[in-house]
Amino acid sequence: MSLGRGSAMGTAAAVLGLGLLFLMLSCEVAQAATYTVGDAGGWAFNMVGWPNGKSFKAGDTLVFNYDPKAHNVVAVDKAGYDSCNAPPGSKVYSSGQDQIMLKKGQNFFICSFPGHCQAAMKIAVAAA
Ligand SMILES: [Cu+2]
Repeated sequence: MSLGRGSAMGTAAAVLGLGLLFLMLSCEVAQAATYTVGDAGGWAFNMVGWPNGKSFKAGDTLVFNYDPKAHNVVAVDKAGYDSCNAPPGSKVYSSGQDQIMLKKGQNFFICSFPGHCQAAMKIAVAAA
């Protein structure tokens, strides 16, 4: 009889443990957030201040919505960001609905259409 109760308690503990595991896993998933750059207005001019006041994490996704005939998104390094020149071999996104996952550290994006980056169509996003 005591054996039966012991095994029932073991099962209950296992169920509880599984429940906790699922809870932890779902928290991990919930922590990865998706941000629409520029919110409703999308990826546009004067975007440079958009990341201010937000806290990004590695694994979060940025969504860039824009007209691909008018803009693009280029992942650049700090020098490219500061100078508004995309280094050769930079990854260019041009679907108009690009989803880009943030890596840990600084992530820099510009629009490489002439004059757009100079018109503050650029963002620097720090992901923790
Ligand atoms: Cu542009």
